[in-house]
Amino acid sequence: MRILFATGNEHKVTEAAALLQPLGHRVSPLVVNGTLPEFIEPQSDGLEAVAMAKIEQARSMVEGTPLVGSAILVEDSGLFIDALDGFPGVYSSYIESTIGLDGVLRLLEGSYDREAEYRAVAIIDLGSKTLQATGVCRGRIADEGMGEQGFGYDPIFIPEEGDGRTCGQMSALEKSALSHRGRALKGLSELLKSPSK
Ligand code: ITT
Repeated sequence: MRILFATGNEHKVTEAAALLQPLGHRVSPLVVNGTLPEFIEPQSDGLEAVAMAKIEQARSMVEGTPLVGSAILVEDSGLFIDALDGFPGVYSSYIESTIGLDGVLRLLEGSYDREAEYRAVAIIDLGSKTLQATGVCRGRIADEGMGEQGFGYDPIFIPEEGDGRTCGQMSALEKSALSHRGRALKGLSELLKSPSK
């Protein structure tokens, strides 16, 4: 299936394409009038509500264009740190661009509890219906940033199921094999296969 990923974050598209291509899907960014979407994210407690808002906005973006009727994917994700009661969570993007990774490391200075998780909610709009899947990746926050691959918090996030490297030290395919986004997208891919779709 050809899937248009509505996101302003090109790294998400790279990861989704690496994961979904071997499963038979072609993923490309949704580009309308030459630009990537910029979403207005509602102030919300939940990734799901934000992902729903993104799908609504993506639908209106393609209205009246030749892309109407295409399968459109959106995803909302974030980093939830146990010792900070789930912060930055839905504010991950904002916190990354304000206090940054160094600021997050400072918040955890002296804390033995460095456990955290990445969470993602992915929704695909098939026109006749929408399908939704979630993914979680448990891990911990490193003492310092390591690696230049991936994006966002990847240099300071060490997945539990990995080999001790941060996501920033992994290729897109290695990261997707155990990441929250990888899991959510695999879930969607299973739903796409099921006869009830
Ligand atoms: P779109 O909303 O346009 O899809 P975005 O980057 O703003 O792009 P989100 O609103 O879902 O995406 O915010 C997710 C933020 O959470 C992102 O900016 C990172 O700070 C963090 N994040 C989520 N997944 C991540 C990952 O796989 N690696 C590193 N950081 C991640």
